[in-house]
Amino acid sequence: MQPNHATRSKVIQISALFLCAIGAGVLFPACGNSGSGNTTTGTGGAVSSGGAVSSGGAVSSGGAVSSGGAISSGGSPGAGGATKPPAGGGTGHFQMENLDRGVVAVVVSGGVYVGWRMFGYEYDTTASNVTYNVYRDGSKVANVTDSTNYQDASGTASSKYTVTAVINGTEGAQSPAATPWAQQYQSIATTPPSSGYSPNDGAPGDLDGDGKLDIVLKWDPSDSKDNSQSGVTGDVYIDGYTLAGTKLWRIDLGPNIRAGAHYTQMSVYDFDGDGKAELAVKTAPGTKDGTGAYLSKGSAAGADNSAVYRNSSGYILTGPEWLTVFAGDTGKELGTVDYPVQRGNVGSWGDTYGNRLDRYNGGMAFVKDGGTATGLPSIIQQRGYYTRLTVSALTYRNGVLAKNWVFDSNDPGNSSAAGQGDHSCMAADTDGDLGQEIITGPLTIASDGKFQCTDGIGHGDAMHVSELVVGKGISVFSVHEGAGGGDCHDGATCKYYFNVTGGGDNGRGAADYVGVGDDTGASCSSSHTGNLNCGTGATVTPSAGSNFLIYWDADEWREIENAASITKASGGSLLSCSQCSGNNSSKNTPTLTADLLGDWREELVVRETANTAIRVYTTTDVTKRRIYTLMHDPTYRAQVAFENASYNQPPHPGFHIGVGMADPPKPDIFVK
Ligand SMILES: [Ca+2]
Ligand SMILES: [Ca+2]
Ligand SMILES: [Ca+2]
Ligand SMILES: [Ca+2]
Repeated sequence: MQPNHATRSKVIQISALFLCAIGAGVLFPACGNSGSGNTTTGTGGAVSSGGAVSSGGAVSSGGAVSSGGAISSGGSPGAGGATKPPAGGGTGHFQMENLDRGVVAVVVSGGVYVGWRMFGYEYDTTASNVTYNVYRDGSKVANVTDSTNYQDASGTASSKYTVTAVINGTEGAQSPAATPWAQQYQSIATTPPSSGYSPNDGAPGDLDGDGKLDIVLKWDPSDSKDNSQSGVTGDVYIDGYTLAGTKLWRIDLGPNIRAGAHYTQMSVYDFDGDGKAELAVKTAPGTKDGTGAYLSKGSAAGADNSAVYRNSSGYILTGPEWLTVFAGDTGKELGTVDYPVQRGNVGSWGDTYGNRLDRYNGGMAFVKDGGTATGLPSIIQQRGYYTRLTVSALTYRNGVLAKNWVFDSNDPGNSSAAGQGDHSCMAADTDGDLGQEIITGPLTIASDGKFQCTDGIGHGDAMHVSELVVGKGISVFSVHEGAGGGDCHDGATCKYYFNVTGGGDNGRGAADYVGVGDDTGASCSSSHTGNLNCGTGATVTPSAGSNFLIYWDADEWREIENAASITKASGGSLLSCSQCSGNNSSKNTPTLTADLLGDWREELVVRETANTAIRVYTTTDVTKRRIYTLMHDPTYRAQVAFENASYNQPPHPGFHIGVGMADPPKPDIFVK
């Protein structure tokens, strides 16, 4: 729809109200600059110090989980929770993944490019305290002091690379060895379940516990449907793959889960801290786990798996609704409970044919357990946002899948949250209390599942959550559907930095630091608003695009990603795969962008057009910028988990990355 300039009004409000003390430090540390990195968090936290959530004992009780409801298998979330790993794995707050060095090597013109991870817990703001030795075939070829990549002019396709960290002068263990890729990508062979299926969204996690990230891949049938469209769809299948190309399992969600962008939202993370990631997803009678067995645990016990509940229009408006946790290494069912918010009366969601009740988002977030910030991960599943809006947090710990909290706009005091959700959902600690808030676009739900704030502007199609205004903590860029235009607002208070309305349904938008004259804020870009400084609303160039973003080349500005191409915001192609295709029709999204390998810059996962492989691309541009793996930034890691939800959006770190950036905050993490 064309913007209607005559009806556009432009309101710029500079947010002056913060939940935290301004002036406490250059970057307002009490504002939760990243929420992730503050070892000095001093406000509002139930947890006294950034470091010392000592053990699962800190989680008060399962009794704090208030709304009992339909989930039968109780259990106390967090009971027996966090056990700290051996020294060297960090002693901070958030439970992150215990990844290996992630060494990647690629044959390039002039030798071999080698990249590797700095772990979040080994990062030291005194750069010289942490350096890396690079070994080729067992011989040291470099000590790298300023980055986590290196081009070895003497390397060949048959060289073997290992990397060690040298921390305060002491050299650590050799990493697993990497042999160079012959080209800039690695292929993972995929077998379509049947003709007409294409590899769709991906979600990473260390499924088998070897320290290497793997990929959970959703298959999309060609007859998949938007909720507004009638028609029977093929089954949704979900596979697990290692990046080395081993297929681990295939789950068939069966005939009672409809295929489409808004139905199946994959929550992938190591929820129980046993070193292996799990997959949590909505299931129903007829779902078969990765071993080929029908679900049988909890709510699924005794179900009639031959029943087909979908109606002649293809909608599924009756029958059991479940949430199942599957093992990452085998795809086996670990636990099944009733989906935390049941459909109830279909018409109560805004229509009677089944559109608005089946709008979901999902991912992982470090929300509070009851009222306590434990740093442990919860499964997040959202249902509804056009009218009734609900977000549920569940835990899977010690073999028990249980409800943590449920936010429901129908509950007393929450009515202003109704309708305040986008086709996406993200997490970030907006107020520095060591619990991540759930941001649905115009609405921030506090980490304990209580209402925090909303700007009330209503539903939009796209949103981005990061430090979009330098030094001001977490902010949110959201485009508007009914109101038109878009806004950037403070994630903690929902106060506008700018708000532009009018012009009708604004379907796309993106925000990041892509290289403009005024770097005090990211570029908030959309077709209806143009390109605005996220903090001031002033017009800037160039555009941050309207789709995906990726850290790719040597500078700290982010690049523009569409389908299987990467371009510089200021112009120029950096990567293009002619044998590859984007997903989700007009959205043209990649399968996944995330920091999966090598240094902090992001890998691109795209499908080959023939649908028989996905490719993992990595950068080979040597950078002098050193940042720990973004997967050890709790904000970025949670957003990667939400990336696959509905209208996929790229993940953002919780701190400013851009030319002229300050040193990243030290992440407040430990690894399991
Ligand atoms: Ca793995
Ligand atoms: Ca696990
Ligand atoms: Ca918080
Ligand atoms: Ca990377």
